[in-house]
Amino acid sequence: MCEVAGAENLPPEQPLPADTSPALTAFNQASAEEARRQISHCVALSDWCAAVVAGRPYATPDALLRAAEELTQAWDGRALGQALSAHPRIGEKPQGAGKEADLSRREQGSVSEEDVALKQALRAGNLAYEQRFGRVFLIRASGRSGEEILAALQRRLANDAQQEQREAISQLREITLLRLKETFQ
Ligand code: 2AL
Repeated sequence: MCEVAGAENLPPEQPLPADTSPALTAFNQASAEEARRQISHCVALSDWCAAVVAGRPYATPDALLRAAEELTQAWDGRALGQALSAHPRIGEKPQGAGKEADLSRREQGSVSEEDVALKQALRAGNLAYEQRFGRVFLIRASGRSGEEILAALQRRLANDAQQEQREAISQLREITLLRLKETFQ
């Protein structure tokens, strides 16, 4: 006859780590190439993606985010220029398919297609910005209204080149880490 163990004899339940996600488990276990593919939509910087992948395994999404943020500290003007290739102008939502185009459309969702005055002001601001700084204006659009984006664009036009580069890199960092967080939450 089998003896049924009383509850007091059962091994203590192992609590699941509170912070793991199936996406993170898959990322930790994937080949390096596949893992790079899983985060390539976050930013068009293959060196950064490779460094994040090389830091695996990550115990929690927070640990991944902390390491990924640390690796953004090396970004400079060259990295910014390279990463901008994947970011459409504010107010020019990409038409194409694909994950990056989807993300940009969603991030820019608050810039209304119908608000003609806002669209015109953004177009003029983008042009002035490109003439002044020689690159596309970049801002973390997610969570900002169209008016807030326009106000930031007009404010940043008064930055000097160094201030503005720092600010643009900081926005690139925010966009990237937001995308990474959404991937692994
Ligand atoms: C974008 C974009 O596509 N998503 C976002 O947050 N910002 N583009 C831009 N030029 O700032």
